[in-house]
Amino acid sequence: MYPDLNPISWRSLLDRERERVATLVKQFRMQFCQPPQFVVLAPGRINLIGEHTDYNGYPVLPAAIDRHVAVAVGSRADSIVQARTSAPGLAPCTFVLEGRLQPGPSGDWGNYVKAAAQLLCARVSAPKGADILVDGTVPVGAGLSSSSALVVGTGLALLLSAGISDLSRFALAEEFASAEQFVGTLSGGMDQACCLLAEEQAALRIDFFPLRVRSVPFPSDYHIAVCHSLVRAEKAGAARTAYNLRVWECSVAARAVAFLLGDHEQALSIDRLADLERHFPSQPRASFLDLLTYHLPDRPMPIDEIARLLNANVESLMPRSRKYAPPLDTPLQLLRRARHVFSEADRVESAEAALRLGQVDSLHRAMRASHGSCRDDYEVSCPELETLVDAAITCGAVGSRLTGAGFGGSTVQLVPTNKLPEFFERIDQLFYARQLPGERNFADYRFAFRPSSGAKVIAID
Ligand code: NG1
Repeated sequence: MYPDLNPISWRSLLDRERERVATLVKQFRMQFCQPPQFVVLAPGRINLIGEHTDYNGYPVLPAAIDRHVAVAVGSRADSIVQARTSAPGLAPCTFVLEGRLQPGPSGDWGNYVKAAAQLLCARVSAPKGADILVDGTVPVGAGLSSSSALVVGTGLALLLSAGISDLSRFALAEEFASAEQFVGTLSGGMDQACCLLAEEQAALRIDFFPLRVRSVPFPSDYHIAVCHSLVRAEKAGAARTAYNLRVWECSVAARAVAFLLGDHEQALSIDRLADLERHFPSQPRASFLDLLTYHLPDRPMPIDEIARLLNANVESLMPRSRKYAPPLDTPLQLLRRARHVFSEADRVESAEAALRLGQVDSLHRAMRASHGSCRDDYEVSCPELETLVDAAITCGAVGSRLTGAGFGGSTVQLVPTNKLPEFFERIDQLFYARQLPGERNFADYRFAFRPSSGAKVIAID
């Protein structure tokens, strides 16, 4: 059972959370000349392992960080949403809750607020608007899912200020995941589920389609260290196109395997690699990859060339949803993408078992192999992440790997709690001092935490 979303008193917050809430309430009063009704604290996340598996229907193993997007909300009499943020350089976002919401320019932070507002529009026919103030401590572009924390935080704020109270964390996790695709990314459901369902002192094993979660206790003598590669991993422009392309490549790979298994009817209802296991339960996971390896060369090819090699027609290899699909002549790398996903799914199982048994060495091996596979088969690493991962290993970390979508962002690793000061001192010398000559304080780029709980709603009285 998960805690419901009934607002809690600010008195039950941790000291540092209470201070943040008090500051945000004060700022809200100054900006909107009235007190907010609620404040929502929505955490970011790291992912220990299970990268790019969620949208393929395979599990993930994230944990919520102790940094949040904080959202204060007050209701309005009209149907306007007015969202402001204390983040420097971001203009207020104002829109009317009417008809079908349209996204603004790509990368606009208001698109995440609109993505969230869709849930309110779906529930209420003529919804009232709200004043919203957002303040965040989840670093942006760090692979820590500040975007989903913003969607979940503003979404909960809007629903609560509209008086909707029968909210289930479970149902909302799935609804927010679909809603976030509004911004143009074919993302999976890991981030929103972790943001809503995470538990303190535990990682969260999440399975999808249907959504299921179970908590995995985190070793008491370790912290999770997060180090920023100094390359922003914002999913806009090229990184978004690269992410969506991988989703497409995996779908086409799933179609291709189903076709090769000879069931051309079935192939038409398969869009995710994990669907293969449900449709062909007698086939071992490894055999799917063997088929692709046997029939396709290890190089990117346009879909018509793939169809020719498989003796299929192009249409039968095209996934059902064409949302954000790449141009038809885009070269697709099926073999390597599928190899990453199938092997990563196996590694999630090993990592979960290792965590449960306290076998830090096995966890280390699984996380290191995951990083190698993200780099070589999924091709989502970059030189700075490689240097940082090597440095973290030299500094004694357990299992350094990129976390989140990749293309920059952060690495995640385990460090014994009593070795944290030494770890940070060494990584500062080995990575940050070299990357940022002239700078002396690197505390903004790395931090450590123990797993935190999912989103909290605080009533302001
Ligand atoms: P980030 O790191 O937040 O961009 C993305 C997706 C996840 C998952 C990971 C890769 C979003 C909101 N989230 O995370 O669903 O696919 O990449 O494992 O796009």
